[in-house]
Formats: sequence, structure tokens, C-alpha cells
Amino acid sequence: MKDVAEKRAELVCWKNFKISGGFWEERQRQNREVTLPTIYEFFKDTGRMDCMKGLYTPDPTGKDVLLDRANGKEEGIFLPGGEIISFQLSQLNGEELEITPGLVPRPHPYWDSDVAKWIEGASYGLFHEANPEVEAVIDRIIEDYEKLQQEDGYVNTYFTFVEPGKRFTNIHEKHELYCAGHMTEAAVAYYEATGKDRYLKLMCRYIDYIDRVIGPEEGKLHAYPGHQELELALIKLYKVTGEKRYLRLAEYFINERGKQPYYFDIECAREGRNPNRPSGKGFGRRDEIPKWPYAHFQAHLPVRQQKEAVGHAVRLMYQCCGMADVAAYTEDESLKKACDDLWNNITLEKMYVTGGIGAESYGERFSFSYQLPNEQAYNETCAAIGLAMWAARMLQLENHRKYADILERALYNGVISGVSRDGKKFFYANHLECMPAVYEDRVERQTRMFPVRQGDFPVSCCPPNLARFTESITGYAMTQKGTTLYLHLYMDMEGTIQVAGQEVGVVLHTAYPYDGKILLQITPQEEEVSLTLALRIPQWSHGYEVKCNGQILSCQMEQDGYVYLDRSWTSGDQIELELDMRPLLLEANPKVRMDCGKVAVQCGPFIYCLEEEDNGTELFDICLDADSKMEMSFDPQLLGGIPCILIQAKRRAKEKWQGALYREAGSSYESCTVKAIPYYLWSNRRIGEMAVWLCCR
Ligand code: FUB
Ligand code: ZN
Repeated sequence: MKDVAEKRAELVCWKNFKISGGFWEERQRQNREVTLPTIYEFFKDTGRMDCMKGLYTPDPTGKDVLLDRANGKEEGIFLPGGEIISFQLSQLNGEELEITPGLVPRPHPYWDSDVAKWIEGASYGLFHEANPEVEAVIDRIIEDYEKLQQEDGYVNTYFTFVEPGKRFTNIHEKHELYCAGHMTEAAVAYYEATGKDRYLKLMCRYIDYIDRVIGPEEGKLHAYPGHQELELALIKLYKVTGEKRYLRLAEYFINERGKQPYYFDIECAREGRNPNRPSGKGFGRRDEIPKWPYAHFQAHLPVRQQKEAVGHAVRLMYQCCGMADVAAYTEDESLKKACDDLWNNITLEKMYVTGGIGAESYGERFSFSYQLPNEQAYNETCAAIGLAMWAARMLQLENHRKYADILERALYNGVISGVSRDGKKFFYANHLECMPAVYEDRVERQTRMFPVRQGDFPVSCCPPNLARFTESITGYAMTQKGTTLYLHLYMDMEGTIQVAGQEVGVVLHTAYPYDGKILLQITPQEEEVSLTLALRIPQWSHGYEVKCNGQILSCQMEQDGYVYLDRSWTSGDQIELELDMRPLLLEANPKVRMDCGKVAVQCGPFIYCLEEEDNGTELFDICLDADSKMEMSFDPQLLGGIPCILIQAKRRAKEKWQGALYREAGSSYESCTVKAIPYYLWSNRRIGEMAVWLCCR
């Protein structure tokens, strides 16, 4: 794939760089020591880790169906046999359910994907740090999948044990190709991490089977995934095997999507399902979004005609990753243009300041433009991860700061807010404001909307997604095009790149994201190397300084938010970049009515928030000035030591309000100092109020 990298930028592989300290070292350590084992235990307890063994037998009393119904929303997840499950159910519905002991949980259509994401994250972890126990667990699962795999290559737990004989009869809703995608990503990761190819071979056999039954030729299904994901996974498979047919299949899925007649209509007609009520669930419906049939699945229009982000947010993000990948590997300009249309729509009209996307909880989807409610924000963690994944891929197509800025915005806010400080609990939805009574008052109490991170979710896509993303974070930091290395994310890391046939060592030392100083060392294998370094200057930074071997470099070329340093480097050459990281106040476009008259606090890549624990209740009554004094500080006691900002503010005086709900305006205000903490750390203490957007006068 080297020739391609000469022509356009390619992400530097996660394997080439190791985190060597700082913010990400701590996160990766916790990910390996706490988060991945926690997810493993939950998956084991609920039956996911063994589901591929086929131990499930339907409950003769029909209780598994009863439990499905009891949950109502989460079709097919709750099964006899698991205590956690019964606990969750009673928590949700305020009722105790009788569980038949000894029954084996029924596999859910997504379970293969949950297991795969865990394997993917654990595999990256194995590369960083050997762990024979984890490796043995993965090998055991692979062995089970080998036994599960059918003669023709097909492998899927749900359609083998729960709906045998029904494979590819409900591509529309049942996540078969989505599972195939995550399993493919896991197989590639495991191969790259360990060099063992059993899983990779297994998945190649399966993908070859999919390629034999789906495609443009007569007699094949003219289908595409109901939940996008396989597209981007096929590109990974193509890159690791060099097999062009995987690229072609990804291209087919992208190009076929949204053509008329709709494949999902064809499938419903063939299988005798009503497309308006395919499985009795709301958002599987053909006309869920009235403007367009199948918009929930982004199958309403061919992808090049999709100008507005609609429907399920995670689906769209994975689709956009696939589009950007295919555009890169086929040099298809029309696909790049289609990506940009969607990019502009999302980042200019439908994205939260935290990089969260998918405002609407019903259908986990994009809402209309500028509809960004803070308290009810859905913002699934997976959607923010998907946005970051897509942004990184866009940097392969065009080197522009706008993509890296959003990658970073999502990463340090809407992505890592998904996991608790102790690494054991997770947010599915990421709100930007919280008044606990709102959730306590709900009749329908969905754990995924709670303002408290949960230890488990029936639909568990987010936790392993976070784990795999964290473990492969260096794979999002840089791109290389020929002899130019672009640095998009700054983190303490070291590794090597190949430049004009020689290996070049690159070391970054930094306390970023807490500090704006970045030290960069280049060590060529030979005497010198001709290399251009392109350093991103984030939009939030009011200024910067670059030094080379201690000398300030004044007239460097700047383009699209990058400063270019073009020279011949010898061993020990050192660059110092210093970004101005003073806190600043942001305002939203006036069309975002929820944020009118408000400001958000940012320092470096972090968005900050106020919490009740530090500032008392009624955060909504705190008021900042446009020039409020803000002082950075570090609180060593708080949550293990975190940065905070002390802000001069005002608060309404509370006197004279007894006995009145309304009165003539004219309140007096009292000065106060409020303490803001990085948004991603909220809800790690007691449940309480939280606000990102604060009044400003
Ligand atoms: O449907 C599979 C995954 O579960 C989706 O990507 C998430 O949004 C969640 O619904
Ligand atoms: Zn998720």
C-alpha cells in the first residue's frame, strides 16, 4: 500500500507508536487493568462470552419471551439465567421477575459485535503489554467460532442458534452484516497484535461467502448493511490482505445504498414482512422519518445525494468512515464531496460543543438543524467515537485543521465522558446539563438516559467501543504523505515512521492536554533525513511559538491550520511547540436557541462544566461576564488530581423571594467565584446538577 501513501496521506498505524507517559498512559493502563476486565465480567455473566458455544435452549415455559416483553424497549436482550439481568429489570420496571435457574441466555443479534469489540480492544492491549490469560481467552473464543463456522464460511451466533435457516432474511434490521464488520475489525486487530492468523482466516472465509451471495451480479442479493459498519471493516481487511475484492465489496455497499427500488422493501416483500412494522419496533419502520423512507438507516437516498445528516447517528458515522475510506482507496472525488456535504451539515448545524452528536434519544438519531437540547441530549458515546473515527479518515483525504479540531473536540469531551474516573462505569447518553429530579420523575426510566454512569447496559455497544478506541489512540494522531508527517493530536508517545527508505524515530514529550508545550525529537537511522513536519495549531489557541534546537523559528509556512517545518533533520534535532492554552469563553450560533445568552468554558481541548458538588444548586442562576476573570488551577485532591478553572461570576441574591413565583424584574446580583472542571469528569461524585452552558450578561 506504499504507493498510495505517496499520493495521499495515510494514518500512521496504531502499532507504530506507543504511548510513553502522561494523560493517555494513565488511561490506557486503566483500560487494560480495569475497563476491559470489567466489560469481560459483564459479558461473561450475561452469556455473551459463551454465546457462540450454542448452549442456549429456549425456555419451555416461554419465559425468555416474557422477559423480552417485560423490558419492552430492548427486544430480545433479557433472558433467564442472569442475576444482573433480573436486577436491571426490576430497577427499570419496579417489579421482580422470576428467573428460571440454570437456563442459558438466549443470544441477541448484536452479541457477536459486543464480543468482537472486546477482542479488538484486548488485542491492542496485548500488543502493548503481554497478557497470556487474555490471549488464552481470545484463542478460546476463536476456537468456538471455528466450530460455529459453517461449511460455506457463514458464522453468526444468533442466526445459528436462535433463528436457524433465516440467514440474510432480515439484513434490514438484524445486524448480521454489522456483526460481520466488528468481527472483521477484531480479527485484523488480533492478527496485527499477535501475528496469529486463525481469526483472520476465519473472517476471510466468511467475507468471501458474503461476497458470493451479495453483489451486483444477477442471482446475488443487491443488499447493503442495515447497520453500517462492514464497509469500514472491509477496508481494514483489504489493507491487511491486499485483496482487492474486499475493497470492491465495500465500494459496492456504499454505492448500492439508497438506490431504488429499496433493498429493504424487496426484502420485506420477499419475507412477507410489513415494511412499516417489520419487527414490531418503532424505528425499524420504513417511514420512521416522514420526509424519507428508510432515512433512519441512511438508505433514503444514494449516499452522494445525502446532504443532510438524518437518522441513527452511529449508523451514519460508520457509513461516513466507509465513504471516506473508499474515497481514499479509489480516489473517488465525488465521495469526498459527499463526505464534505455531510461534514458541513453536522459540524455547522448538528453537533454539540462537546463533539456529541445525535441529539434525539428516540431512534438515537440526528434531530433538525440547531436542535441541540442540553438536558435531554442523547449523544451516544459510540456516535462521538464514530465522529472521531470519521474525522481521522478525512485527514487522509485533505489535510485541514477543521477535521483534526473536531477529532480532538470529540475525543477529549464527548468520547471520554463515556467512562467513569475509576474505569468501571459508562455513559451511553452524554447530557450537557443535569437536574437529577428530571430523571427521578420519569415514568419510563431508561438506564441509558440516567445522569449516572452504569455498570452494565442491555445494549452494550458503548463500553467496548470506548475500550478499543482508547487502546488504539495513537492510530488517530498522525498521517503521513510521502516525506511529510502531519501531527494532528499531541500526546506523550514514541515510535517510528519510514521516510524515503529509512526508519526515523519520532518522540513526543508533553503534558498535553493539560499544558500547551510539546517537545518533539527526530532521530534518523542514517546521518540525516529530509522530512517536512506539519504541526497542527488548534483553532482554540490564540497563538503559538515554535523553536528548533532552542532557536525561535519566525517565518514558517502556515496552511490550513498547520505550520510546516521543512528541513533536513539530524539525530537529536528538537522542536518545541508552545500553544497558548489560556481559558476562553465560547458562544453558540444564535440559531441554537437553548444556548442563547450563554457561554461555555474551554481550555485547551477540554470543555468545562460546573457541578453542584463544587458550586451548590441552581447552577442555571449563575451568570458570567464576557470578560469574566478565569484562573487555571490544579486540584490535587479532586478525583485524583485534575485541572480546574476558578471563574469570577455573579449569582442572584435570594432574598425577597419567599411567597412569590413571579415579580417585577430587578434582582440584585452578588459576586462569587465558581469552580469549573473538565466536562468529561462530571458525575464522578454524588449525583447532582451539572451545566456546560452558563448565563452570560
Ligand atoms: O444497534 C447496534 C448499536 O446499539 C448501535 O450502534 C447503537 O446506537 C445501539 O443502538
Ligand atoms: Zn453505543
